[in-house]
Amino acid sequence: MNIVHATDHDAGGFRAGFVAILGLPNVGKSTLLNAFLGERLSIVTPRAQTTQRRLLGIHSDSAHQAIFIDTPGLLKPRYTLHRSMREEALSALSDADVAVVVVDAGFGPSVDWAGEFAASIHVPKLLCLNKVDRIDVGRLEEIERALACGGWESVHGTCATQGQGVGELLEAVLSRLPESPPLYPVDELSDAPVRDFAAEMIRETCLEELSEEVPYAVAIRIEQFRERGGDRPVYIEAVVYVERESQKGIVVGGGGSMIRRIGTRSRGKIERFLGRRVFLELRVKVLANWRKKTHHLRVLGFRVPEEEN
Ligand SMILES: Nc1nc2c(ncn2[C@@H]2O[C@H](COP(=O)(O)OP(=O)(O)OP(=O)(O)O)[C@@H](O)[C@H]2O)c(=O)[nH]1
Ligand SMILES: [Mg+2]
Repeated sequence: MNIVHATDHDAGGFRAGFVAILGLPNVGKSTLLNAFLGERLSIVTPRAQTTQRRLLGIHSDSAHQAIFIDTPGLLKPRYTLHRSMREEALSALSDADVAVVVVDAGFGPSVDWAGEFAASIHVPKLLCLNKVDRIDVGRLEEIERALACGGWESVHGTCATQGQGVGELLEAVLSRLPESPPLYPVDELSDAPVRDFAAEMIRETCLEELSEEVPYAVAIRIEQFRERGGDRPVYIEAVVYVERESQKGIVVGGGGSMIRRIGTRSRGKIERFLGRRVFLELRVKVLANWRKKTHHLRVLGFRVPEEEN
């Protein structure tokens, strides 16, 4: 691995820094992160509140390193997990050198929110009007006018699912980074361990397969992640936690049909990500009301909100 330490040389015109991607839930922040990197690093689903923690995605080229931070959508907290998610997002902003604020151009409240949120950002900020495929040009101009006084460095219309406008936005971000040597090894894509990605892919599958409130009651914990020699599959054992016995019944399904389906689809995703065969064992357990309990959140690896620490 080609590791470049920050202390090895001075910046010499190189630019590097942290870039927080912020916005309401479901506006396309994770899709945008993946489009910046050309890799499916962050999970994406049609459901709001898909992202629960910060995720670093690192773009390096010969002159820049942008360390993007995907964040949970900023929503009004209803329980402890929401407060944890909100703090994750706001702490990403306080660590950031540049902020990218994403709105869903077809969803008015996210546009209004961006106008209000702009005032709390004290680093260079760029506005991303995403999902432009859903609106006409007239509406885009109307939004641009409505947000004109936000102090934005630049405003970009994007369709993150198709990559439209993403290159221009990336260029704008890179040019706003401070002069600095690279902060991470230049061949690194993220700082998260591979097992975290495996857990997220299982959670993504749960969000896709389950309905109503059940997917939001799901948390994943990887109990074992063993890479074995030769061409033996990677062995992964994970627990799918839910909050109540009734939810456990739904996740297991009749004769174990649902958990088998979740297992098969998750295994396929993890195998594609790792480029290796995987043996995945899933168990379903109840952890009563884990979303409301700080000690459970801690055990599951979530950030514990300040006032409850
Ligand atoms: N039509 C359209 N859909 C998009 C676009 N970008 C993202 N989406 C879809 O919007 C939904 C939400 O995308 P995400 O990237 O998960 O949104 P997010 O802001 O990360 O959501 P949270 O993690 O819940 O805060 C998914 O179904 C995406 O496929 C876009 O440019 N156009
Ligand atoms: Mg997301």
